[in-house]
Amino acid sequence: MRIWLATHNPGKVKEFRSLLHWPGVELLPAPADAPEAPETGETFEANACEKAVLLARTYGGWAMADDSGLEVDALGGAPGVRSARYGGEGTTSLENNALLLQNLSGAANRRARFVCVLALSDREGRTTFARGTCEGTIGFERKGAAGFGYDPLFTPLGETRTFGEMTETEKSRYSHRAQAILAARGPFLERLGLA
Ligand code: ITT
Repeated sequence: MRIWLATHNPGKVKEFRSLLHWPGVELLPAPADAPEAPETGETFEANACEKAVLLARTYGGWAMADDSGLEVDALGGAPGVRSARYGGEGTTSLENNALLLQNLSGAANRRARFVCVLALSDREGRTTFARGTCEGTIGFERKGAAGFGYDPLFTPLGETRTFGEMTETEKSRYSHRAQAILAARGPFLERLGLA
């Protein structure tokens, strides 16, 4: 069964390729000229739904989307669903990391979590969801160059290194995306008629 992967983020595509190996499922990267959803929702579920439904309707068949982000307690859950564009439309990860450090300067409470919501949509726009989270803390400077986004700032609970200092396999022991894919396996395979 072929499923479109509704993301334009190469970091996510790389992780899906190594994490998602389900019997009978072949993930196809979204075409480069695939339309981009506006992501105007206030929840990860709403945005994941928007992305998956748009791709499933545009190309027909099944599509899966990932909407994810970082919730920082001292910032009331920001950047949250706005993680990719924290500093404004078109900002880079480096700029977003710098803004986060600036907004957290002086904050003793560094507690945060990564959240990942997966949505699977059929061509009629009927959607199924799965969610994964990863608790951790935000550092005081960037450490490591692996991964993408906020990885160099985030240390999962029980670890001393940031995601930016870990291999992909090490990150996947903790990551919100790995947890979401694990949670999705049963319900999504059932939905696809493969369970
Ligand atoms: P698509 O919408 O095309 O999938 P995107 O990067 O815009 O790509 P999101 O709207 O879901 O995706 O934003 C997620 C942002 O949250 C992402 O750009 C990172 O800044 C951050 N993020 C999510 N997962 C992450 C991870 O595993 N490591 C580091 N940062 C992550």
